[in-house]
Amino acid sequence: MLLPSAPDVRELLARAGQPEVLRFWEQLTAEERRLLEAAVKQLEPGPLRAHCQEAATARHREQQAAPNTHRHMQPLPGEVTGSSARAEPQSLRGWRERGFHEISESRVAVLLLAGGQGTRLGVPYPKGMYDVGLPSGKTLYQIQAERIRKVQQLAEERLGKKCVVPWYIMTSEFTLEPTQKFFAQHNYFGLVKSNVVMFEQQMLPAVDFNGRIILEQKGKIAMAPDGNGGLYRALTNNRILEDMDRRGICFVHVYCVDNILVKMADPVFIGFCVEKGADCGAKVVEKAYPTEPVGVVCLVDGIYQVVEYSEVSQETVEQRNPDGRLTFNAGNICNHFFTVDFLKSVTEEFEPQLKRHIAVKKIPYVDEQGNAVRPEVPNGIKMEKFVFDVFQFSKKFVVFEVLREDEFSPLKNADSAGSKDTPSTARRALLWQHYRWALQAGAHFLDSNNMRIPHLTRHQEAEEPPAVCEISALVSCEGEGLEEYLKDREFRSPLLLTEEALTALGQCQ
Ligand code: UD2
Repeated sequence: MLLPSAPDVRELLARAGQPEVLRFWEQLTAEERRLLEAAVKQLEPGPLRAHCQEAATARHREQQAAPNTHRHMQPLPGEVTGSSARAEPQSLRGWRERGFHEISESRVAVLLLAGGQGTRLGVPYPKGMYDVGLPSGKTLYQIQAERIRKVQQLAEERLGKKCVVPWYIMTSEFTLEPTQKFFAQHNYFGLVKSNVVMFEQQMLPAVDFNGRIILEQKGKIAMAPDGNGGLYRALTNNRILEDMDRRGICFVHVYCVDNILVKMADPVFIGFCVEKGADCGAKVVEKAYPTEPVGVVCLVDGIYQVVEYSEVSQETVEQRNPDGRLTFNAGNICNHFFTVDFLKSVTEEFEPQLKRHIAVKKIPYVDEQGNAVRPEVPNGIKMEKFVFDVFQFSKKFVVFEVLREDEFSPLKNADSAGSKDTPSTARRALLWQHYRWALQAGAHFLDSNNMRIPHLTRHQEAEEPPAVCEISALVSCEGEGLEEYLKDREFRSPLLLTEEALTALGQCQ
């Protein structure tokens, strides 16, 4: 068979200062050569050269610089913040109404950031396909899809107008194909296929500390997605804002895949941001403890930013106000509001200014002899942009604090890795929430001896709820509408409240 020659890629790599990527060329099979050529051809020599040089110099700079961000950090001013727990009931009602109004006019979209590799969880498929072990066996994708269907239905019922909340899903080379297949297999979880828009973010080569591209195999470059801030470039490359314009979308609720409690197109948050005239907003939770690994939303030198947990000194994270609350307590949960106009200004003007963050990682590679090596210490750099780095470009930025137990339980780590942010903590967070909703609606649970199980509302994170109750999002989004079916009734644990179960309950009243 005729092996392809590589003059084009050779020239491209020479111009990028990376000729060594082809050092095993002679040993590659025809198929390996074809794949390597295809991968290289996706890269442009100028930007590639800049990327590799920048990675190495950024690493050098970071090593030299003292971590001093904290010296300039200031907490958020009161006037930009709202809170679901501290707001007056009538304000909450007003924001909810405004949010539902925008949803009913089909002006709101949700956008899922799902291009991450989920390395910490350690599964070979996209995180959204993960089943945390709920009685229903639902995956994160299914839970989110059903919440979209429900919020559409609630908006329609309230305002008597048919509406659509389109779901944009940013994937990467790792996640696009399996996500597409999964959605097709599950018939888009009852959503209309044309309202689920998947698009792909860019991948960038990982480099060593000297700025040389790392080969993962003899014929394969180690590539990684360009961070969740790759969103803005991906919006342009895939003409997503044009699609939003065609649909009449004005507001976008952006969120990350792993929070099992995420509210989709949350009407209160949307309404709050719209009523405040914001072009950009962030939902936050109060930090649970000083060293919790979430970024904090704050001001740095007068500019709104998220400062990542790794960038803050111990002294700063522990700083407290006279009332005992942490001074920097606005924990970022990767849940953001943007107007489409703001996204246009970012993609058209500001995107090139976004900071490139360097992540120093252990990246498997082939050594000079072509042996595969799994390094035990970090050996390379991945460059990432962060979705929240656009806050600085906002003309009107707001922050909305919500209760963690209602809205935030991320799935980051495998159960084997410890007790934080695991499948077990995510499953328990959701089951506790649904148990609370059932109690609020007046339900009672019975044990195997038909004795009522005493109600329990406060608990430790590691504790299982006294009764297992899972409520389908198609039945209730936030605990609403349950009383009519559950009040003063007794249920055996586990209770799985599906639409069918609800109909049956309605009939035997
Ligand atoms: C994110 C936040 C952090 C905190 C935490 C809470 C960022 C940069 N950091 O940290 O401040 O709020 O979440 O849970 O937002 N993703 C992509 N493409 C990529 C990389 C990631 O789409 O190239 C997605 C990923 O699939 C996930 C989300 O971005 O849905 C967050 O990514 P992560 O889990 O790597 O972020 P983490 O936990 O370090």
